[in-house]
Amino acid sequence: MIKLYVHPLSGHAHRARLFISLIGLDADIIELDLAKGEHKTPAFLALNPFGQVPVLEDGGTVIADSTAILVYLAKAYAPKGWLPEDAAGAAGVQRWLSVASGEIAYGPCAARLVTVFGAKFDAEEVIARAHSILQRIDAELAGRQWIAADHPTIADVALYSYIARAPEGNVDRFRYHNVTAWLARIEALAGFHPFQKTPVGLADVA
Ligand SMILES: N[C@@H](CCC(=O)N[C@@H](CS)C(=O)NCC(=O)O)C(=O)O
Repeated sequence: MIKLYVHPLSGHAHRARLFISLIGLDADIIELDLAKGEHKTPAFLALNPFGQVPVLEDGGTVIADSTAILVYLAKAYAPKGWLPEDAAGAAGVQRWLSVASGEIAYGPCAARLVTVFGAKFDAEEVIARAHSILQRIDAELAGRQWIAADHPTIADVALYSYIARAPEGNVDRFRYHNVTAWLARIEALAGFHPFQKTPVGLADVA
C-alpha cells in the first residue's frame, strides 16, 4: 500500500493528503513527531535527505516534496484533468505549483510558522508577503472558478492548505472574497479532507 509520511499541522503534508483523499486512493498515513526529530532519523533521511515531510512511498518509488507528490499521484492514479497533458495546460498548472512552493511558503506558511511553531521570522514582513500573494490570487480568481483551468487541478490543491489556514498566522484573508468562494468550492469537492485547525491567530470567521 502507498505510504504518506506527514505531520498533522504541516500544510505541505496536507496538500498531499488532501489529494489522496480527493482521488479516493487507499494510503497508509504515517504521522511523524517532528518535535521528537522523527524526520531526522537515518531511516527517514534515507527516504528524504532534506529531512522534511511530506514523503510518499509507492513500492520502490519514493517521492519527496509536496508538489512533486501531487504530480506523481496525478500521473499515476488520478482521473485525467487534475494535471492537463497539453503543453499550455501543464505549464498553466506548473505556474501555480511554483507559487505554492514560493510565495505561499514565504508568505502565509511562514506567518503561520511564527504563531504555531514559534519560528523566528519577522511577522510583519511575512504577513505583508501573504497579503501581496493573496491579492494577486484574488484578482486571478475574478470571474473564474478554479486557478489554472475551467476545472479543479493539482494547482488548486497545492494552494489550498496554507491559504485556508492563513488566519492562524494573523493573515486576515477574509477580505479576499474570490479567495473565500474558491476555498468553499474546494471544500465542497467529493472526498475533501480538512486541514486540522489550531487555536492560534485570528478567529476563523468564514
Ligand atoms: N518544499 C517542501 C517543503 C516541505 C516542508 O517545509 N516541510 C516542513 C513541514 S511543513 C518540514 O518537514 N520541516 C522540518 C524541517 O525542515 O526540518 C515541500 O513542498 O514538501
